[in-house]
Amino acid sequence: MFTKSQALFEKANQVIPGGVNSPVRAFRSVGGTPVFMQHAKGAYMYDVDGNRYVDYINSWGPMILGHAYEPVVKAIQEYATYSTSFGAPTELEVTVAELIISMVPNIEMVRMVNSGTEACMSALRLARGYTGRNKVIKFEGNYHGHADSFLVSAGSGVATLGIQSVPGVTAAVAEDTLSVPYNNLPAVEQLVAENPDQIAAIIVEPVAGNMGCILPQAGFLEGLRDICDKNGIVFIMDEVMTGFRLAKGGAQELFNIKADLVTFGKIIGGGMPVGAFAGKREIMEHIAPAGKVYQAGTLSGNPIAMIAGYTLLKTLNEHPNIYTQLEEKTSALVAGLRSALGAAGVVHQVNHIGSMMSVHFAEYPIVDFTSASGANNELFRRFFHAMLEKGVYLPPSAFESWFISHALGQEDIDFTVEAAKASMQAIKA
Ligand code: KE4
Repeated sequence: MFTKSQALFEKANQVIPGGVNSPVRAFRSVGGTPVFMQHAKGAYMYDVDGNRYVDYINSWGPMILGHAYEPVVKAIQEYATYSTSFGAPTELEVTVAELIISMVPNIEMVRMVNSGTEACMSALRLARGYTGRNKVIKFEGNYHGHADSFLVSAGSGVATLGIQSVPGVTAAVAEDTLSVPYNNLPAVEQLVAENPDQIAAIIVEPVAGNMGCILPQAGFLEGLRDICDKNGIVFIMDEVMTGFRLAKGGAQELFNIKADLVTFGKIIGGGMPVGAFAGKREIMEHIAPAGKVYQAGTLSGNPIAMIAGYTLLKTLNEHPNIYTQLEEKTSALVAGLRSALGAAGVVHQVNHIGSMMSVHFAEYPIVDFTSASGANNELFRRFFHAMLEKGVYLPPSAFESWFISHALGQEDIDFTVEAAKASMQAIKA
């Protein structure tokens, strides 16, 4: 079933660290050989051995309208003929910035970068330059990319690999990063009190997607906003995952909470390497060359990436009912999975919001990194492989969110639920 993937993985391990260009792809926490994909269309991916999968990773978020979405493909094909990069300003970058500002609340300016990591790294530097302060508060299990400051108590691949402190991140950098449990406002208030006038920013995933999908408890985000207002702290919402996914205006729109800076990635590039950070003019104008907080990138605003992202965002902006339909598809899948797992007598939690969800095998609510870590992740490992063999491609880690695409049909949901039933029967046999 995976013959070619196994052969390719052996070759890959000779020339690429761990055989992959990003750790989460390596199946390290679930074991086995990562599946090498050959092509994808709509809700399906096809591996090099010709196996078809209903895809619930969707490139870790970008493929919200499904793989190889025709308008995006055609736009890339056309724009590639105009040159793949200029290294000079283009009208398209202005058009993209104007569209993003029209879609997202509370932002007046946006700077394009090439990844979510760059977006979060740059937003933190801006917050530090704007406030003149050094420290940042983040949350255990939140992942903001691999910039040094964020590799403290991080989620996603860092949690998956169980790396407590990342070699190469100096103590000097780590000491400016303070981390507390997600959904724990008192812990944030205590840190702020212990570090008066020293905290530049609080950065949060408004819905956590890097320790499974974990929702903010009532009052959590509002409490962070209030703490930032009272202490002159920049409130950074990391919407790399939630941006343009939970609503066209992202989590700020969904929860009606104002961030001072917002970071984006994934969907904003339509599958091409794009990130961005955005906020009020008063803060953003500290970014070079308008201000002195330096940030740059050879391929930032790249025309191919811009037209891919613009085409996807324009579709989402013009058809907001897509979000209602995504919610309905996700709710149907959640109901089916709860029924299948319940019928198998398996204790489980299914967290979901919008078109993000995750399954945890625990009898208690999954509300932070500790509770996510304490779930039966060995059973998750077995569930993952059983589903993979039945043609359902889940995130290869319990510390990840599932992403539902608009290309998913009822027949795919039914197929997934049946696969879950059969998987649990096989596991319990
Ligand atoms: P990138 O640098 O990977 O584009 O974005 C970093 C990032 C920042 N903020 C949030 C909330 C994120 O989820 C991410 C990246 N997400 C992971 C998936 N959990 C990317 C997958 C990977 O690392 O390969």
